[in-house]
Amino acid sequence: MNFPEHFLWGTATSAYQVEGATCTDGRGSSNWDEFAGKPGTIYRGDNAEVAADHYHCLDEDLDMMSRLGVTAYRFSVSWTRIHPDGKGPANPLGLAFYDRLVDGLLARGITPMLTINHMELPLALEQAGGWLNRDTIDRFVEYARTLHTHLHDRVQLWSTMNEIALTTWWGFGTDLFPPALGDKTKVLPAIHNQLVAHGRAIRLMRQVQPEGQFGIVGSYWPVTAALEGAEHETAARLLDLLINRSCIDVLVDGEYPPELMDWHTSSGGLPFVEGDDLDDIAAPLDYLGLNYYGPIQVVAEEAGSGGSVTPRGIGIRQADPADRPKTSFGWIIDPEPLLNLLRQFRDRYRLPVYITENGAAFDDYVAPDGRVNDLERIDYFCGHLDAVARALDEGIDVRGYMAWSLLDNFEWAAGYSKRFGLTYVDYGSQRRIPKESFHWYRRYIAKARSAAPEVELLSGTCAGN
Ligand code: IFM
Repeated sequence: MNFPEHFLWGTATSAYQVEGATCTDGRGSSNWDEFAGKPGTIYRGDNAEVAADHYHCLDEDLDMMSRLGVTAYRFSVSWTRIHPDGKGPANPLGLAFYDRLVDGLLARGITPMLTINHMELPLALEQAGGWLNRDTIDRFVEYARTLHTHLHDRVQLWSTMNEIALTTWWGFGTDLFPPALGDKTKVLPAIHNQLVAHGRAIRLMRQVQPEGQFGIVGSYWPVTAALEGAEHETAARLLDLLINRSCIDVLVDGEYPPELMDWHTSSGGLPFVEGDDLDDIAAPLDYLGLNYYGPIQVVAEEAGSGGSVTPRGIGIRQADPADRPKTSFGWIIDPEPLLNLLRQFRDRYRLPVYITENGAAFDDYVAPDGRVNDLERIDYFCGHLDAVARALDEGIDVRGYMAWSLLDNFEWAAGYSKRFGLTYVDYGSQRRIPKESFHWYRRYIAKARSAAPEVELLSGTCAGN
């Protein structure tokens, strides 16, 4: 196992999930602010008004990253801090926060990896039709231009958006995310407009910064059938198409998979591609951001109850195999499919990859001795880093690994009930307590970077290190 010298060792967060300060320094309302304010949308009625208060704890959090020894930090920008109403002049106070963040990273020798939009939309744009209104494409490009103009002297690594496919499924195909449309015929049109916005933003940024690295982040859930039978195999292939391939194939090929368009039409969807859209979408990429959490197993089922990752209403139920280890989200823990995914990406998409998210939620608590003994998370990271190391050994071009997440945070519809952090956040006091996984990851990074031969660390004994 040899991690290349320039491999980026990082951790990741997103603006909405950690920043809090939703009414501070001129930030406008986002679709999530409104959604979370409606009864019954978020577990226990939680909201992100304070979250991990990263906005006010920025210096402490930057110092924590230094202690962790990361060489990269993947974060996102809050669109409504920059354009509070989704358009118009930029808010200088919003830009100033990201100046402090980026400058603070650079001062500590940490490479910023910036995501322009991580699953949010200014409320004003949502109310004007959101991602079903093509005007939102222009608004995104305008926002990307503002941000890029301001930060491209200091940021080289840009991602346009995070996990378009799954987010759009939850928001347009079901009611778990805003705008809670529950209309599967709107999913592809909404995905499409985001992809057009992505491609146009990339072209624009690349003209200004030819040396920049531009990509997009998706989450990938290898799907298999839980039962034997052609209908279950078909269900697995359909889910793979809808949640894994609906964005990446068109980004790379410049056309949607025909079976995806067939599904859209036979579901009652209307045509949505206009003019040069497909050329815009296929703007060349420098890398793909790959978020991996685990594989899923499915069965075909008429009523289609879905599951924790599988949208309901498409004739599929996510199986819950009793014999597999799982996280507190019920997600199967299995690093092996990550290696297969990386092989598939090499063969099919032929682009460098960053693991932009990988992590697990467990029911962490502070023990009487003040420690958070999250040994399951250490095992999780250990197994997945082992898969990455094996991919590198096979010559696969993986450029970095970002553990999700630096901090416990607001986990969307699950509120604060799921903890993914390397650092425990006591939400009452905003006290940060590095978990055992934090200390473990620090040692792991240090060993990997020193290129010492102490690689037995990867042989399955990590929890004791
Ligand atoms: O917290 C999310 C993140 O916002 C997007 N990727 C998956 C994570 C865990 O659910």
